[in-house]
Amino acid sequence: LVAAVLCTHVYSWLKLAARSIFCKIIAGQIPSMKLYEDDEVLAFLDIGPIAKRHALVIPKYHAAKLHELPDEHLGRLLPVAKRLALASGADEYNILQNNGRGAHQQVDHVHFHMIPKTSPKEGLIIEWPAT
Ligand code: D5M
Repeated sequence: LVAAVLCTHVYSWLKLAARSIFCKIIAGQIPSMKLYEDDEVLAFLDIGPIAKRHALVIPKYHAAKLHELPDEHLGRLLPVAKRLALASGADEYNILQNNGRGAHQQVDHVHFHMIPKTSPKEGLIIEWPAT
């Protein structure tokens, strides 16, 4: 029994190690500035923002590219991105999603960027959605 439990642990550790840096953020092994979390989705601030309040929305299910993500894990991503856009106060923003190195994807875990362009609330403290 001990050997079985050990094997299971080693196996899940190997599986996790083989997955993405975003899986480690989901698992709490790497810190992030969390903005929103539910059982399917996590949103956090981008570590290299190209605009103030640049955020990422990711599924907790690991898939490198969008076409590899089962439809049932796709449903919450855009509603959360929309909610973050609203919470940022931006009335102009981009929602971006890259697939493959040639398409500028650096992290092999599906993610939607929410990049504010203009923010009428610039300078004010924004209430992000509660976790
Ligand atoms: O975008 C990948 C994005 O992921 C890029 O804007 C940086 C961001 N990133 C990478 N590592 C982290 C961590 N640890 N926290 C927060 N943000 C991170 P892509 O579309 O793949 O080019």
